Amino acid sequence: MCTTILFPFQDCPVTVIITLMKKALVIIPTYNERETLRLAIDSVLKHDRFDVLVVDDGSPDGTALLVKDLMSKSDRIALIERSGKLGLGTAYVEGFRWGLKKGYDYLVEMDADGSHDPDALPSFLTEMEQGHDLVIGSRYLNGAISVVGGKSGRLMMSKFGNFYASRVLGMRLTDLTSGFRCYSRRAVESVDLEELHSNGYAFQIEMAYRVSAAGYRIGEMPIIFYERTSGSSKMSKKIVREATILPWRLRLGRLLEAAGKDQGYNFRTIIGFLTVITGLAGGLRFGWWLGTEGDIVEIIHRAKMGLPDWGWMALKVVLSAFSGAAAIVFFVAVAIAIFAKGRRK
Ligand SMILES: Nc1nc2c(ncn2[C@@H]2O[C@H](COP(=O)(O)OP(=O)(O)O)[C@@H](O)[C@H]2O)c(=O)[nH]1
Ligand SMILES: [Mg+2]
Repeated sequence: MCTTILFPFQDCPVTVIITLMKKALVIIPTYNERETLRLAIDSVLKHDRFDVLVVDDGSPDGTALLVKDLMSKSDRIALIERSGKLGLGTAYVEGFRWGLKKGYDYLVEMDADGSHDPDALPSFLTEMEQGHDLVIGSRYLNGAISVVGGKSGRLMMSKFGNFYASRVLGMRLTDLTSGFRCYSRRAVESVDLEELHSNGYAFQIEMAYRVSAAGYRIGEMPIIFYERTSGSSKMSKKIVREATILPWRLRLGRLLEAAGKDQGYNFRTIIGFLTVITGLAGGLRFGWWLGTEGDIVEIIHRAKMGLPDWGWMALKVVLSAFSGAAAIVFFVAVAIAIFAKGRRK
């Protein structure tokens, strides 16, 4: 929980005890979050070991002005102002750099929109102090779905996105995209922040992946996620697209990086990759076949003309459709199973 330093003085019977509590910085990226930010900051500051850094991207609603007002009343709040909406990932990177420079031991990510309950913050430190270098607040631990409010479509996308990313990366975590999490200083230092590829949800996936790849322990703890009730989400198609591609990019990057180092792992990844390619090639070939030999129009024409082989041709099309679809499902299932057995942390 804290570091205690003892200074016994030779000529003096008194022992001076200095207790150094490890300090945490809660980084809150904001874009138009004026309505909910005050409550979020006040609720963080109720917890002694936590300071706040807001990284605002020139919010037109004056979020930064509110922060400046709060800063005049507390020296535990800081603000980085950026000129325009530059994305969540780069906002966190700036926040991490600032926090490292100021000497914080823990760097916490938290949203400004009321989705994350600051009263969970002390539990993050308890988990960290049990030997983790990243603790993720998970909405989906132990098969539960701890999400209050929001649309079912968004929830399904989040659940599926997490399943997809964790399988492709072979990481046994339930909520890779969660933005309520705590890193140790050394975990953030282990990541080359210049080299990060992503900026939206994918940023959360990539950070977890890189911390894991650096050999640090990642844990999850349950949180309740409250869907925002004011302001608007900054999720976009671009952010979803980025999160779809990134896990493959990381996985294949790891394959290249690991070449020659870890044969067992490489073998599985190569087989998984070949399986995906084979499945896709099989699907494409089947599509081509349907478009040529299995031409539906041709079958209808032959049936109308009363040519005897139309029934046989139709049966062939139906059977191929089923076997083609089954082959694709099989290939994808095998690929997922193989990937899921990849190196996990
Ligand atoms: N500085 C900054 N913050 C952002 C940006 N995009 C999103 N945020 C903040 O990141 C947090 C999560 O974004 P949000 O829109 O709630 O994402 P959602 O919960 O997935 O819909 C909120 O505090 C946003 O204000 C951005 O481009 N720059
Ligand atoms: Mg939100």
